[in-house]
Amino acid sequence: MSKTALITGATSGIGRATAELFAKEGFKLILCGRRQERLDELKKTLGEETEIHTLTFDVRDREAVFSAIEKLPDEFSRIDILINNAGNAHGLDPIDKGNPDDWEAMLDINVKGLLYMSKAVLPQMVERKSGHIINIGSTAGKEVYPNGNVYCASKHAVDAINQGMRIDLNAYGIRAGAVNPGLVETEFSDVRFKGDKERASNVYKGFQPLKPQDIADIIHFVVTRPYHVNIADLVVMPTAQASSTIVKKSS
Ligand code: NDP
Ligand code: 8X3
Repeated sequence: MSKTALITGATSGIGRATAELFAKEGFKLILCGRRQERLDELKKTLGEETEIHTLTFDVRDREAVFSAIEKLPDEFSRIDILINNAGNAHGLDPIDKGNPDDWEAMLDINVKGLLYMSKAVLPQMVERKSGHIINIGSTAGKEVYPNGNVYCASKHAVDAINQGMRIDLNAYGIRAGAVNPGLVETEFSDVRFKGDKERASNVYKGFQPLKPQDIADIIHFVVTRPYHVNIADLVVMPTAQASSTIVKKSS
């Protein structure tokens, strides 16, 4: 029987690449995001390879999260793998100049959204004493960089929640682990810089960043390990990157 994976943030970047790979590998998929037209397109294209169900909601909306999971049709109601990927940075400002709306967006989406999703899916995993949660953290959850303040705080929170999940879910045999990427070229910087395409593309100039498919490959590796193997915490950077602030660029 093929496993069912739920991917948040499947409409773009890492989540989308993971959906594409998982569809090819025959997983049943529940794909989530806010952009309906992208979900419709994914259902159409990936639906040729596997069974797809789409859910449109904002992870910040607690009621919408719980209702979406409660109302899943029978054939998608068993979730074997939860990939908590939805998230973004909003702004890159020193702490004294930061916009509180940006802070709230990052904490609400990256931290509280991840918690709501997990809380909605966990009861069935606990009951079955099986399941696998992959939390997409970041190198920003391992170190703090200039002007990264609240985004880094949100990803440090993901790191802590991932550790907490591993401890608290150990008794049920549920696997929990984090994948923490460095610089991946996605829509991440477009969102961070609020549509300033030039500023966004400059982030990835002069070196080879990771591709979303690189992270999808790793997530696929993580979920296909035998049951006794839990990849607890994995950090991956482009070869050109040594830390959040040290990136070897061609001149
Ligand atoms: P993208 O901007 O390309 O994708 C973000 C995804 O999250 C989209 O599918 C978006 O869907 C979804 N999303 C954002 N806000 C919400 C919301 N409020 N409710 C529901 N879904 C939401 O970025 P990435 O693929 O790069 O980011 C994926 C994850 O990887 C994030 O958690 C990010 O922090 C993390 N990450 C990214 C790195 C990078 O360098 N790119 C490095 C390290 C970690 P929609 O807009 O349709 O709702
Ligand atoms: C995304 C990577 O370095 O832009 O989490 O924060 S970084």
